[in-house]
Amino acid sequence: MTQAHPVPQQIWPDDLAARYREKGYWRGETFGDVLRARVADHPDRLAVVDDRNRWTYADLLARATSAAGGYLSLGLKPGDRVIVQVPNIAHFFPAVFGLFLAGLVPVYALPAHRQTELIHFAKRSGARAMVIADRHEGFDYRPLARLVQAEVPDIAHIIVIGDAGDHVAFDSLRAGPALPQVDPSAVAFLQISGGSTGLSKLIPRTHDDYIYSFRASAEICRLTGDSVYMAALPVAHNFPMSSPGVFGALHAGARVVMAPNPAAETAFSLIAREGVTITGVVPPLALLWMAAAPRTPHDLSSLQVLQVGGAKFIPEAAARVRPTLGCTLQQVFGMAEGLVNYTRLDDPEEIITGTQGRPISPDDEVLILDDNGDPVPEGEPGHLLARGPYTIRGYHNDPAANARSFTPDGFYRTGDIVKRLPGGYLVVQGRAGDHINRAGEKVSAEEIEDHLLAHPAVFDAAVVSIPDEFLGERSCAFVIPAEGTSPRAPELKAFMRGRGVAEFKVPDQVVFVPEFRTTAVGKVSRNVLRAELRSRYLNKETT
Ligand code: OOB
Repeated sequence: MTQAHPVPQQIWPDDLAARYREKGYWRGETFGDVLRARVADHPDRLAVVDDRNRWTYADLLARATSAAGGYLSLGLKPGDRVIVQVPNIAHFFPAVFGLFLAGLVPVYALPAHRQTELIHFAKRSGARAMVIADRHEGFDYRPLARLVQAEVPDIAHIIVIGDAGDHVAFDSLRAGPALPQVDPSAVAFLQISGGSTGLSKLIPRTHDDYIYSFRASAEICRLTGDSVYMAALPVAHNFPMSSPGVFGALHAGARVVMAPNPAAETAFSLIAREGVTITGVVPPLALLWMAAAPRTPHDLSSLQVLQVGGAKFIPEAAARVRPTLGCTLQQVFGMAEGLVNYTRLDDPEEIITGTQGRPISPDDEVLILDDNGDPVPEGEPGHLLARGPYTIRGYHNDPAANARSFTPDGFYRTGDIVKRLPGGYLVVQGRAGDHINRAGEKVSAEEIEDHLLAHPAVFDAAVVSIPDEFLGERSCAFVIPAEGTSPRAPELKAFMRGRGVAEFKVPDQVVFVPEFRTTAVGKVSRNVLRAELRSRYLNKETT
């Protein structure tokens, strides 16, 4: 049997860890403790609802306990990593709380991820099992999981919610061995980074730090036992997961409604049916919802707060939220690595529409630095760095990324350019790095380029972000064809899909060019090249 390889502890220096405990941020609670406490408070209150299920807090704990025992009976050991690729269905919760109760470590994949990404996560995390749904929104996840297992034989079990075929049925998992004591300072799960350079990195979050982030978020968002939170975005994202997200809602004893997709019709009918009070979306969805609201037959009057985050929401659109949807806008600027900023519900209108909020914690340390690493004057744009009680100190198993992304004193370099207004409110100005923020999904230019370069008709490729009225940004691949070839855009897009990548990574646009002028001058960095191509494109020089 394979030995458990515990995930290394996250190292906060002793003085900071002591401070975070003293101030009551870290309370020595685990995810399992949170669920047990809510069951003790109100076992019969509804916790989770989807199209097929309505489970109370007690139901949820019972199902999670069965799952935990079942996982361990399969031979999984506390500390083992388990890839979770589960869409927005009620079963997400017994699946992951079961892992937490068993001391197993979920690795959250998005439903959009395909074999290339999943194989990378499996190898990087040393995963030993996968939990998946059979199918969702017309896609069958079982053959995908099998492909991953064929490449990563350490994956000993595929556990399927729904029709399991010859895999392990989630519903067959039964309480078995005694559940272990779980250390609240241990890594609870691995989240996937948006990926600014190359492949996605794995983000280790502890019980202590993550529970603090969603408990404090729930307070900021004024969640109570009467709140109804709808997960419209895929729940594996940090935003719907914890800002305050589904976990913040469960912590507050509220009800969680799982929307199978974020289309206005689906979301609006659920808002009306369940009396949803708060939900979160990315800016393009906010635009779609605002366009659909005037004609909807559904009653949206229960909705009190619409959170918008993941990408910049322009002030003109922000100003339309209250008049069209009749609720308060809350801007959310966060990152899976930690730091999350919110506009507060009672902030003046110009703060709500014109800023991306201020940090959760008085102990979030925010630096805004110029290119030389010196602080900029208040109100001037600079590089945002962050450190604090729920911001990671390093990626999992990735020394090269850690050397780039963290300062020696433990600040995370977010890659964002922001300015700070009085009161600590941040306004996002842009990105220093090379990724495309496509409707909130972060896509690394380098990762797309590497896929394109694998095509025999591609001599060179450079991928840049282009402003897009709807998506915020879209991806554009500049391609120099290999000598004697004349590839076409659909062929390259189909090639990328064939390599098994998430659909949002397939370039939106491909522009063929005979050369990259800058490369003739000598060796230039990819960043300079991408910047030059982007400005040529925007000045319409390439067409
Ligand atoms: C959220 O998390 P990630 O990890 O997918 O992406 C983080 C990056 C930030 O560094 C920033 O570049 C961008 O997404 N971003 C925003 C933004 N919110 C995130 N840029 C402008 N305005 C905003 N409001 O996207 C995330 C995590 C937790 C809560 C909310 C979003």
